[in-house]
Amino acid sequence: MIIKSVELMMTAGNASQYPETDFPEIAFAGRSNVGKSSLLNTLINRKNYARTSGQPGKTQTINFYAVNEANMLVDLPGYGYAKASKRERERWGKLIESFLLNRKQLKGIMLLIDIRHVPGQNDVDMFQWITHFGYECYILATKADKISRGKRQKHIADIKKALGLTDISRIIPFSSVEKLNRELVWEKIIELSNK
Ligand SMILES: Nc1nc2c(ncn2[C@@H]2O[C@H](COP(=O)(O)OP(=O)(O)OP(=O)(O)O)[C@@H](O)[C@H]2O)c(=O)[nH]1
Ligand SMILES: [Mg+2]
Repeated sequence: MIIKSVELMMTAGNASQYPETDFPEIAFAGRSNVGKSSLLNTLINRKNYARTSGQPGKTQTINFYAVNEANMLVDLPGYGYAKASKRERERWGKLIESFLLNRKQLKGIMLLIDIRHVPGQNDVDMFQWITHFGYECYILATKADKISRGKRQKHIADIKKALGLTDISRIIPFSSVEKLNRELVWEKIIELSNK
């Protein structure tokens, strides 16, 4: 994918702030610190355009990035942040739910799961939420550079099992450090966007 332009259209803290564009949107969901903002930067060939951090809970708003004035990549705030208060968790739930419920432009979701970890209850809940709302979903097994090539298939099989997936091709190993499968992820984004 050749990136000609990227524009941060909006950082939305509530539904009234979602941009009124009609570009097809693909959203990145997942636990805090799993690498959503890093994935976005890798896809758009920038180092820190979407701000990343070693501290979980960096992205707190829904951030809309228009690419080539044609596709919208949506960086969602992460869940499962240990230090989050009950109020913050409730705010997160309302924000995500209103987005999934009402967003006509949303064509699909990439659910990110750290390749090293078996999906937790939060991940399973998120996956079921996504499918319940009827969205197409790919699982990106992130930080693949952290384990050896030989071990990746075993970890992917564990993720498949925990989520109850039938189709293993729905899980894509990914690494922002190695830019592993950057083109494949773009292919899936375009495929879902054109549906
Ligand atoms: N080794 C490795 N580290 C990564 C990779 N992707 C992200 N990281 C690191 O993981 C940390 C979190 O990355 P972010 O992209 O900020 O994670 P996030 O999912 O956006 O987190 P929140 O905004 O808190 O929800 C940072 O220190 C990144 O450098 C990867 O592919 N490989
Ligand atoms: Mg982030």
